Amino acid sequence: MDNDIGRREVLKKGLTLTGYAALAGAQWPLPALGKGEDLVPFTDVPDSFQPRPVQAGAVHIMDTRTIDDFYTPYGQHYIVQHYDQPTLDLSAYRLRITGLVDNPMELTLADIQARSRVDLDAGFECGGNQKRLLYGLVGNAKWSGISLAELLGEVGVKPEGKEVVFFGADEGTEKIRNKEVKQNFARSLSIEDALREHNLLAYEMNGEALPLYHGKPVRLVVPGWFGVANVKWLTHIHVQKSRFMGKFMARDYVTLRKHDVGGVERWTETSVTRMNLMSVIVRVARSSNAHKVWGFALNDGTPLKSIEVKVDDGPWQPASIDSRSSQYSWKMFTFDWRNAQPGEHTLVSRAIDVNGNIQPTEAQIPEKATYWENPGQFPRTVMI
Ligand SMILES: Nc1nc2c(c(=O)[nH]1)N[C@H]1C(S)=C(S)[C@@H](COP(=O)(O)O)O[C@H]1N2
Ligand SMILES: [Mo]
Repeated sequence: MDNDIGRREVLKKGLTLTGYAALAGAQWPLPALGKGEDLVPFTDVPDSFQPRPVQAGAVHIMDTRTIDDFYTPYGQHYIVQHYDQPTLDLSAYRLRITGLVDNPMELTLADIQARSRVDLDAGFECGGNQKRLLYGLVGNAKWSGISLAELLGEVGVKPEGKEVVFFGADEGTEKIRNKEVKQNFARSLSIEDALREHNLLAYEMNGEALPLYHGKPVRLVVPGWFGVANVKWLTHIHVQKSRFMGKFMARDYVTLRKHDVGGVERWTETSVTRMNLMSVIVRVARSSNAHKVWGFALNDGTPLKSIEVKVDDGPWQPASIDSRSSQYSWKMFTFDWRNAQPGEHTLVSRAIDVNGNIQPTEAQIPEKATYWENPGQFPRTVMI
Protein backbone atom coordinates (compact mmCIF):
# COMPACT_ATOMS: atom_id res chain seq x y z
CA MET A 1 0.00 0.00 0.00
CA ASP A 2 2.83 2.34 0.89
CA ASN A 3 4.23 1.50 -2.50
CA ASP A 4 1.06 2.58 -4.24
CA ILE A 5 1.07 5.92 -2.49
CA GLY A 6 4.75 6.24 -3.19
CA ARG A 7 4.25 5.52 -6.84
CA ARG A 8 1.52 8.11 -7.18
CA GLU A 9 3.77 10.65 -5.53
CA VAL A 10 6.50 9.83 -7.97
CA LEU A 11 4.13 10.08 -10.92
CA LYS A 12 2.89 13.46 -9.72
CA LYS A 13 6.44 14.72 -9.63
CA GLY A 14 6.82 13.66 -13.21
CA LEU A 15 9.43 10.90 -13.04
CA THR A 16 9.33 9.74 -16.66
CA LEU A 17 5.70 8.89 -17.06
CA THR A 18 6.27 6.58 -19.98
CA GLY A 19 8.61 4.37 -17.99
CA TYR A 20 6.34 4.07 -15.01
CA ALA A 21 3.10 3.77 -16.96
CA ALA A 22 4.09 0.22 -17.86
CA LEU A 23 4.18 -0.63 -14.18
CA ALA A 24 0.58 0.11 -13.34
CA GLY A 25 -0.65 -2.66 -11.08
CA ALA A 26 2.81 -4.19 -10.70
CA GLN A 27 4.74 -4.42 -7.47
CA TRP A 28 7.70 -2.28 -8.22
CA PRO A 29 10.33 -1.42 -5.65
CA LEU A 30 10.61 2.31 -5.19
CA PRO A 31 13.76 4.09 -4.17
CA ALA A 32 14.06 4.30 -0.43
CA LEU A 33 14.26 8.03 -0.19
CA GLY A 34 15.37 9.70 2.99
CA LYS A 35 12.86 11.76 4.93
CA GLY A 36 12.08 14.98 3.12
CA GLU A 37 13.89 13.89 -0.04
CA ASP A 38 12.34 14.19 -3.49
CA LEU A 39 13.45 12.54 -6.68
CA VAL A 40 14.62 14.87 -9.38
CA PRO A 41 13.45 13.43 -12.70
CA PHE A 42 15.91 12.74 -15.48
CA THR A 43 14.97 14.40 -18.74
CA ASP A 44 17.00 11.98 -20.87
CA VAL A 45 14.98 8.77 -20.45
CA PRO A 46 14.06 7.43 -23.89
CA ASP A 47 10.37 6.74 -24.56
CA SER A 48 11.39 3.23 -25.55
CA PHE A 49 12.50 2.50 -21.97
CA GLN A 50 9.69 0.37 -20.55
CA PRO A 51 10.72 -1.45 -17.37
CA ARG A 52 8.56 -4.44 -16.50
CA PRO A 53 8.41 -7.00 -13.72
CA VAL A 54 10.16 -10.35 -14.16
CA GLN A 55 8.39 -12.57 -16.66
CA ALA A 56 9.06 -16.20 -17.60
CA GLY A 57 11.24 -16.52 -20.66
CA ALA A 58 11.84 -12.78 -20.99
CA VAL A 59 14.86 -10.58 -20.57
CA HIS A 60 14.46 -8.54 -17.40
CA ILE A 61 15.88 -5.04 -17.36
CA MET A 62 16.43 -3.40 -14.01
CA ASP A 63 15.15 0.14 -13.66
CA THR A 64 18.41 1.63 -12.42
CA ARG A 65 16.52 4.66 -11.05
CA THR A 66 15.06 2.34 -8.40
CA ILE A 67 18.36 0.99 -7.05
CA ASP A 68 18.06 1.26 -3.29
CA ASP A 69 20.30 -1.44 -1.92
CA PHE A 70 23.84 -2.72 -2.21
CA TYR A 71 22.50 -6.25 -2.82
CA THR A 72 20.08 -6.35 -5.70
CA PRO A 73 17.02 -8.36 -4.66
CA TYR A 74 15.48 -11.05 -6.81
CA GLY A 75 12.96 -9.41 -9.10
CA GLN A 76 15.15 -6.36 -9.59
CA HIS A 77 18.43 -8.03 -10.73
CA TYR A 78 18.52 -8.26 -14.52
CA ILE A 79 17.92 -11.60 -16.24
CA VAL A 80 19.17 -12.73 -19.65
CA GLN A 81 19.04 -16.12 -21.31
CA HIS A 82 19.41 -17.18 -24.91
CA TYR A 83 17.53 -20.50 -24.90
CA ASP A 84 14.95 -21.86 -22.46
CA GLN A 85 14.91 -21.63 -18.64
CA PRO A 86 15.05 -25.30 -17.69
CA THR A 87 13.61 -26.58 -14.42
CA LEU A 88 16.02 -29.27 -13.29
CA ASP A 89 14.94 -32.14 -11.04
CA LEU A 90 17.06 -31.47 -7.96
CA SER A 91 17.18 -35.12 -6.86
CA ALA A 92 18.39 -36.20 -10.30
CA TYR A 93 20.78 -33.24 -10.68
CA ARG A 94 24.39 -34.14 -11.48
CA LEU A 95 27.39 -31.96 -12.24
CA ARG A 96 29.74 -34.02 -14.43
CA ILE A 97 33.42 -33.19 -14.81
CA THR A 98 34.99 -34.92 -17.79
CA GLY A 99 37.84 -34.68 -20.29
CA LEU A 100 41.53 -34.23 -19.58
CA VAL A 101 41.35 -34.86 -15.85
CA ASP A 102 42.80 -37.58 -13.63
CA ASN A 103 39.58 -38.18 -11.68
CA PRO A 104 36.37 -37.55 -13.61
CA MET A 105 33.56 -36.76 -11.19
CA GLU A 106 29.83 -36.72 -10.93
CA LEU A 107 28.52 -34.58 -8.08
CA THR A 108 25.00 -34.41 -6.70
CA LEU A 109 23.68 -31.15 -5.31
CA ALA A 110 24.23 -32.56 -1.80
CA ASP A 111 27.86 -33.38 -2.70
CA ILE A 112 28.36 -29.80 -3.84
CA GLN A 113 26.69 -28.34 -0.76
CA ALA A 114 28.77 -30.56 1.53
CA ARG A 115 32.00 -28.96 0.29
CA SER A 116 33.41 -25.88 1.96
CA ARG A 117 31.25 -22.87 1.30
CA VAL A 118 32.50 -19.57 0.00
CA ASP A 119 30.65 -16.23 -0.12
CA LEU A 120 31.47 -13.62 -2.70
CA ASP A 121 29.97 -10.21 -3.45
CA ALA A 122 29.95 -9.73 -7.19
CA GLY A 123 28.20 -7.32 -9.51
CA PHE A 124 28.04 -7.82 -13.23
CA GLU A 125 26.44 -6.48 -16.36
CA CYS A 126 25.52 -8.01 -19.69
CA GLY A 127 27.97 -7.22 -22.48
CA GLY A 128 25.00 -5.64 -24.26
CA ASN A 129 24.33 -3.14 -21.47
CA GLN A 130 23.87 0.36 -22.86
CA LYS A 131 22.47 3.88 -22.53
CA ARG A 132 19.12 3.08 -24.13
CA LEU A 133 18.46 0.71 -21.18
CA LEU A 134 19.82 3.21 -18.63
CA TYR A 135 22.43 0.48 -18.06
CA GLY A 136 19.74 -1.75 -16.55
CA LEU A 137 21.26 -5.10 -17.56
CA VAL A 138 23.04 -5.14 -14.23
CA GLY A 139 22.90 -6.38 -10.66
CA ASN A 140 25.00 -6.96 -7.57
CA ALA A 141 24.55 -9.96 -5.29
CA LYS A 142 26.09 -12.11 -2.62
CA TRP A 143 26.85 -15.43 -4.30
CA SER A 144 27.54 -18.53 -2.21
CA GLY A 145 28.91 -21.80 -3.43
CA ILE A 146 32.15 -23.70 -3.85
CA SER A 147 35.54 -22.76 -5.23
CA LEU A 148 36.05 -23.81 -8.84
CA ALA A 149 39.84 -23.82 -8.43
CA GLU A 150 39.60 -26.18 -5.48
CA LEU A 151 37.35 -28.56 -7.40
CA LEU A 152 39.64 -28.51 -10.44
CA GLY A 153 42.54 -29.20 -8.10
CA GLU A 154 40.75 -32.30 -6.87
CA VAL A 155 39.84 -33.67 -10.27
CA GLY A 156 43.44 -33.04 -11.35
CA VAL A 157 43.69 -31.33 -14.73
CA LYS A 158 46.18 -33.14 -16.96
CA PRO A 159 49.09 -31.05 -18.31
CA GLU A 160 47.60 -31.12 -21.82
CA GLY A 161 44.26 -29.70 -20.55
CA LYS A 162 44.20 -26.07 -21.71
CA GLU A 163 40.56 -25.04 -21.88
CA VAL A 164 37.65 -25.57 -19.45
CA VAL A 165 34.19 -25.61 -21.02
CA PHE A 166 31.03 -25.00 -18.98
CA PHE A 167 27.76 -26.32 -20.38
CA GLY A 168 24.30 -25.28 -19.22
CA ALA A 169 21.27 -27.56 -19.34
CA ASP A 170 19.35 -25.06 -21.45
CA GLU A 171 19.21 -25.91 -25.11
CA GLY A 172 18.29 -24.48 -28.44
CA THR A 173 18.81 -25.09 -32.12
CA GLU A 174 21.48 -23.29 -34.08
CA LYS A 175 22.02 -23.17 -37.79
CA ILE A 176 25.68 -23.85 -38.33
CA ARG A 177 26.84 -24.01 -41.95
CA ASN A 178 23.25 -24.59 -43.06
CA LYS A 179 22.70 -27.47 -40.71
CA GLU A 180 20.30 -27.23 -37.77
CA VAL A 181 21.99 -28.69 -34.72
CA LYS A 182 21.04 -28.94 -31.08
CA GLN A 183 23.20 -26.83 -28.79
CA ASN A 184 23.44 -26.13 -25.08
CA PHE A 185 24.50 -22.71 -23.85
CA ALA A 186 28.24 -22.96 -23.18
CA ARG A 187 31.20 -20.75 -22.42
CA SER A 188 34.83 -21.56 -21.77
CA LEU A 189 37.78 -20.25 -19.75
CA SER A 190 41.46 -20.86 -20.33
CA ILE A 191 42.93 -23.04 -17.59
CA GLU A 192 44.67 -19.97 -16.10
CA ASP A 193 41.41 -18.05 -15.94
CA ALA A 194 39.52 -21.08 -14.60
CA LEU A 195 42.02 -21.49 -11.76
CA ARG A 196 41.73 -17.89 -10.55
CA GLU A 197 41.03 -17.84 -6.87
CA HIS A 198 37.54 -16.35 -6.76
CA ASN A 199 35.57 -18.26 -9.41
CA LEU A 200 32.55 -19.88 -7.81
CA LEU A 201 30.06 -22.60 -8.56
CA ALA A 202 27.20 -20.81 -6.83
CA TYR A 203 24.05 -22.40 -5.43
CA GLU A 204 22.79 -19.38 -3.48
CA MET A 205 22.09 -15.78 -4.36
CA ASN A 206 21.64 -13.26 -1.53
CA GLY A 207 21.34 -16.08 1.00
CA GLU A 208 18.54 -17.94 -0.79
CA ALA A 209 18.65 -21.00 -3.06
CA LEU A 210 19.53 -19.81 -6.55
CA PRO A 211 16.26 -18.73 -8.24
CA LEU A 212 15.20 -20.64 -11.35
CA TYR A 213 15.83 -17.74 -13.71
CA HIS A 214 19.32 -17.19 -12.32
CA GLY A 215 20.37 -20.79 -13.01
CA LYS A 216 18.92 -23.09 -10.36
CA PRO A 217 20.47 -25.12 -8.88
CA VAL A 218 24.09 -24.21 -9.75
CA ARG A 219 25.77 -21.54 -11.86
CA LEU A 220 29.27 -20.38 -12.55
CA VAL A 221 30.28 -16.93 -11.30
CA VAL A 222 33.46 -15.49 -12.81
CA PRO A 223 33.92 -12.25 -10.87
CA GLY A 224 35.07 -9.26 -12.88
CA TRP A 225 33.76 -10.71 -16.15
CA PHE A 226 30.70 -9.77 -18.13
CA GLY A 227 27.52 -11.72 -17.32
CA VAL A 228 27.86 -14.05 -20.29
CA ALA A 229 30.69 -15.90 -18.52
CA ASN A 230 28.41 -16.88 -15.65
CA VAL A 231 26.89 -20.07 -17.07
CA LYS A 232 23.51 -20.84 -15.48
CA TRP A 233 21.90 -24.30 -15.02
CA LEU A 234 25.46 -25.68 -15.02
CA THR A 235 25.54 -29.47 -15.51
CA HIS A 236 28.81 -30.26 -17.23
CA ILE A 237 32.43 -29.09 -17.05
CA HIS A 238 34.74 -30.46 -19.71
CA VAL A 239 38.52 -29.99 -19.90
CA GLN A 240 40.00 -30.09 -23.38
CA LYS A 241 43.17 -29.41 -25.32
CA SER A 242 41.88 -27.01 -27.92
CA ARG A 243 40.14 -23.65 -27.85
CA PHE A 244 36.36 -23.95 -27.48
CA MET A 245 34.64 -22.37 -30.48
CA GLY A 246 30.97 -22.45 -29.40
CA LYS A 247 28.59 -19.73 -30.49
CA PHE A 248 28.84 -17.60 -27.34
CA MET A 249 32.63 -17.59 -27.44
CA ALA A 250 33.35 -17.33 -31.13
CA ARG A 251 30.35 -15.91 -32.99
CA ASP A 252 28.02 -14.17 -30.57
CA TYR A 253 29.31 -11.91 -27.78
CA VAL A 254 32.19 -10.97 -30.04
CA THR A 255 33.23 -7.31 -30.24
CA LEU A 256 34.43 -6.05 -33.61
CA ARG A 257 36.53 -2.90 -33.24
CA LYS A 258 39.30 -0.98 -34.89
CA HIS A 259 42.69 -1.46 -33.29
CA ASP A 260 46.28 -0.59 -33.85
CA VAL A 261 47.87 -3.98 -34.40
CA GLY A 262 51.63 -3.53 -34.54
CA GLY A 263 51.31 -0.21 -36.33
CA VAL A 264 48.57 -1.36 -38.69
CA GLU A 265 44.97 -0.26 -38.17
CA ARG A 266 42.88 -3.42 -38.30
CA TRP A 267 39.34 -4.51 -37.48
CA THR A 268 39.71 -7.22 -34.85
CA GLU A 269 37.25 -9.52 -33.11
CA THR A 270 37.48 -10.34 -29.42
CA SER A 271 35.26 -12.44 -27.19
CA VAL A 272 33.38 -10.48 -24.51
CA THR A 273 35.34 -11.35 -21.34
CA ARG A 274 36.51 -8.93 -18.61
CA MET A 275 34.32 -5.98 -17.77
CA ASN A 276 35.48 -2.54 -18.80
CA LEU A 277 35.94 0.35 -16.40
CA MET A 278 32.50 2.03 -16.26
CA SER A 279 30.25 4.12 -14.08
CA VAL A 280 26.79 5.61 -14.45
CA ILE A 281 24.62 8.09 -12.58
CA VAL A 282 21.25 6.54 -11.73
CA ARG A 283 19.47 8.90 -9.34
CA VAL A 284 19.29 12.51 -8.24
CA ALA A 285 17.38 13.61 -5.14
CA ARG A 286 16.73 16.92 -3.47
CA SER A 287 16.21 17.72 0.21
CA SER A 288 15.47 21.39 0.78
CA ASN A 289 18.27 23.09 -1.11
CA ALA A 290 20.81 20.28 -1.28
CA HIS A 291 21.04 17.75 -4.10
CA LYS A 292 22.49 14.30 -3.97
CA VAL A 293 23.60 12.26 -6.96
CA TRP A 294 23.85 8.45 -6.87
CA GLY A 295 25.46 5.98 -9.20
CA PHE A 296 27.49 2.82 -9.44
CA ALA A 297 30.74 1.71 -11.01
CA LEU A 298 31.87 -1.69 -12.26
CA ASN A 299 35.11 -3.06 -13.64
CA ASP A 300 37.23 -6.19 -13.80
CA GLY A 301 38.25 -6.06 -10.13
CA THR A 302 41.20 -3.68 -10.50
CA PRO A 303 40.94 -1.42 -7.44
CA LEU A 304 39.47 2.00 -8.14
CA LYS A 305 41.32 5.17 -7.28
CA SER A 306 38.27 7.41 -7.50
CA ILE A 307 34.89 8.09 -9.00
CA GLU A 308 34.28 11.65 -10.09
CA VAL A 309 31.26 13.69 -11.08
CA LYS A 310 31.09 16.71 -13.34
CA VAL A 311 28.20 19.19 -13.44
CA ASP A 312 27.77 21.02 -16.77
CA ASP A 313 31.16 22.53 -17.69
CA GLY A 314 32.47 22.49 -14.13
CA PRO A 315 35.51 20.62 -12.82
CA TRP A 316 35.59 16.88 -12.05
CA GLN A 317 34.88 16.45 -8.35
CA PRO A 318 35.35 13.35 -6.21
CA ALA A 319 32.30 11.28 -5.21
CA SER A 320 32.13 9.19 -2.01
CA ILE A 321 32.31 5.44 -2.56
CA ASP A 322 30.08 3.12 -0.50
CA SER A 323 32.08 1.42 2.24
CA ARG A 324 30.46 -1.94 1.45
CA SER A 325 32.32 -2.01 -1.86
CA SER A 326 34.66 -4.93 -2.35
CA GLN A 327 36.92 -6.03 -5.17
CA TYR A 328 34.23 -7.54 -7.38
CA SER A 329 31.07 -5.86 -6.10
CA TRP A 330 29.66 -2.85 -7.79
CA LYS A 331 30.77 0.38 -6.21
CA MET A 332 27.86 2.65 -5.33
CA PHE A 333 28.75 6.30 -5.07
CA THR A 334 27.14 9.53 -3.95
CA PHE A 335 27.99 13.09 -4.71
CA ASP A 336 26.74 16.22 -2.91
CA TRP A 337 25.76 18.70 -5.54
CA ARG A 338 25.89 22.16 -4.02
CA ASN A 339 24.20 25.33 -5.24
CA ALA A 340 22.23 23.70 -8.02
CA GLN A 341 20.48 26.47 -9.93
CA PRO A 342 17.04 26.15 -11.52
CA GLY A 343 17.14 24.91 -15.11
CA GLU A 344 18.41 21.91 -17.03
CA HIS A 345 21.81 20.48 -16.10
CA THR A 346 24.08 17.77 -17.38
CA LEU A 347 25.69 15.40 -14.90
CA VAL A 348 28.28 12.83 -15.81
CA SER A 349 30.50 10.43 -13.86
CA ARG A 350 33.80 8.72 -14.56
CA ALA A 351 35.69 5.98 -12.76
CA ILE A 352 39.48 5.94 -12.46
CA ASP A 353 41.43 2.86 -11.42
CA VAL A 354 44.72 2.62 -9.52
CA ASN A 355 46.60 2.02 -12.76
CA GLY A 356 45.51 5.44 -13.95
CA ASN A 357 42.94 4.17 -16.46
CA ILE A 358 40.17 6.71 -16.84
CA GLN A 359 36.70 5.79 -18.05
CA PRO A 360 36.68 7.30 -21.55
CA THR A 361 34.06 9.48 -23.16
CA GLU A 362 32.07 7.78 -25.87
CA ALA A 363 34.09 9.67 -28.48
CA GLN A 364 37.36 8.34 -27.04
CA ILE A 365 36.33 4.69 -27.48
CA PRO A 366 37.87 2.99 -30.53
CA GLU A 367 35.50 2.67 -33.46
CA LYS A 368 33.27 -0.37 -33.00
CA ALA A 369 30.95 -2.21 -35.34
CA THR A 370 29.10 -4.34 -32.79
CA TYR A 371 26.90 -3.24 -29.91
CA TRP A 372 28.72 -5.19 -27.19
CA GLU A 373 30.75 -3.36 -24.54
CA ASN A 374 29.66 0.24 -23.96
CA PRO A 375 31.70 1.70 -21.12
CA GLY A 376 31.68 5.30 -22.37
CA GLN A 377 30.79 8.10 -19.96
CA PHE A 378 27.01 8.55 -19.82
CA PRO A 379 25.94 12.21 -19.46
CA ARG A 380 22.51 12.49 -17.82
CA THR A 381 20.25 15.51 -17.88
CA VAL A 382 18.01 16.69 -15.02
CA MET A 383 15.65 19.62 -14.57
CA ILE A 384 16.03 21.56 -11.33
N1 LIG B 1 22.98 -21.47 -19.27
C1 LIG B 1 22.99 -20.17 -19.58
N2 LIG B 1 23.76 -19.34 -18.86
C2 LIG B 1 23.80 -18.03 -19.15
C3 LIG B 1 23.06 -17.51 -20.23
C4 LIG B 1 22.27 -18.40 -20.98
O1 LIG B 1 21.60 -18.03 -21.95
N3 LIG B 1 22.25 -19.72 -20.63
N4 LIG B 1 23.14 -16.15 -20.51
C5 LIG B 1 24.34 -15.47 -20.06
C6 LIG B 1 24.26 -14.04 -20.21
S1 LIG B 1 24.43 -13.44 -21.77
C7 LIG B 1 24.15 -13.20 -19.13
S2 LIG B 1 24.24 -11.53 -19.35
C8 LIG B 1 23.98 -13.74 -17.77
C9 LIG B 1 22.79 -13.14 -17.06
O2 LIG B 1 22.72 -13.65 -15.76
P1 LIG B 1 21.43 -13.40 -14.87
O3 LIG B 1 20.24 -13.72 -15.73
O4 LIG B 1 21.53 -14.25 -13.69
O5 LIG B 1 21.47 -11.94 -14.53
O6 LIG B 1 23.84 -15.14 -17.77
C10 LIG B 1 24.71 -15.82 -18.62
N5 LIG B 1 24.58 -17.23 -18.39
MO1 LIG C 1 24.53 -11.17 -21.69
